[in-house]
Amino acid sequence: MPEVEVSREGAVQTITLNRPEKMNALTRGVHAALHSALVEAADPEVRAVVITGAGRAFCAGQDLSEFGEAPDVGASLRATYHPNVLAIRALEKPVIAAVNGACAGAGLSLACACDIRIASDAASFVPGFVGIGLIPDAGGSFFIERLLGPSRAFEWMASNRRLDPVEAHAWGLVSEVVPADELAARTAAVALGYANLPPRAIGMTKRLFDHARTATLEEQLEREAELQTAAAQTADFVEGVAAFLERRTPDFTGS
Ligand code: LHQ
Repeated sequence: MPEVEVSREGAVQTITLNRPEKMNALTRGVHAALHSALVEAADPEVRAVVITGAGRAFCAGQDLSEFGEAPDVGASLRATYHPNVLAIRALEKPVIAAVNGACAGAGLSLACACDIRIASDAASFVPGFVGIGLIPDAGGSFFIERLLGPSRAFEWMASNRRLDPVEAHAWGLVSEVVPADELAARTAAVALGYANLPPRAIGMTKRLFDHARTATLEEQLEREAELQTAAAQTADFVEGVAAFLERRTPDFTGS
């Protein structure tokens, strides 16, 4: 059984962390396989990506049994975690975390690096880090602050409180909560919805929002103008306008 399973249905690629007996905890092997899956997801034929977990967890973060005494954690983060977080952000397409169960530590960071989170009603969100004397890593301090704001992010990360899906939804951490047995179907439907939209416009929208937080208004207006120039030169723009005027469903090809 591969530790990371990759499947493709039409234009949707699903990446499943597959160490259910270890709550899909992250090892060097999982990182490497996840990286290959994310490289594969850059294929233009893939228009939406789903990351989920096998069994009753999404991901319990770092496999704590893999670390001996006084490991060089910084080196490990740089070598294994950072490339995957950056690969998710570099994908010019939506990456959806289908949070099927426990989501802790760097597993929480992984989910928060994704563009969208859909939670099962069996999910739970656990900071984890401070519980073992660590700080949020793998982008956790970056993404969680953006999602929740600095005060709530600090309070949650520092208290190590387990969050249930209802509260996670109320906080805006997840976009929706669905019954556990409907998570896969609902996620597939959401992913298909994105896959049917114009890929270049979706990719550029992701880029724009990734840069908005640190840009000045002038810089962001300029970036919008540049990317809109590119968007307006796509065949999908021509198709979108034609379909609107002809009152039909557009067929976006990504060109
Ligand atoms: C695990 C793990 C796990 C191994 C459950 N490892 N076995 C850190 C260090 C270095 C480099 C880079 O980055 C990091 C970042 C991090 O990710 S630090 C944070 C690491 N993660 C945690 O501290 C979370 C630890 N796990 C938990 O808090 C709970 O297990 C959660 C909330 C995930 C699930 O709770 P329960 O549903 O109550 O399940 P459980 O605790 O009974 O766990 C089930 C099994 O999974 C159990 O094994 P066993 O053989 O007894 O059935 C756990 O030992 C194993 N497991 N997390 N991270």
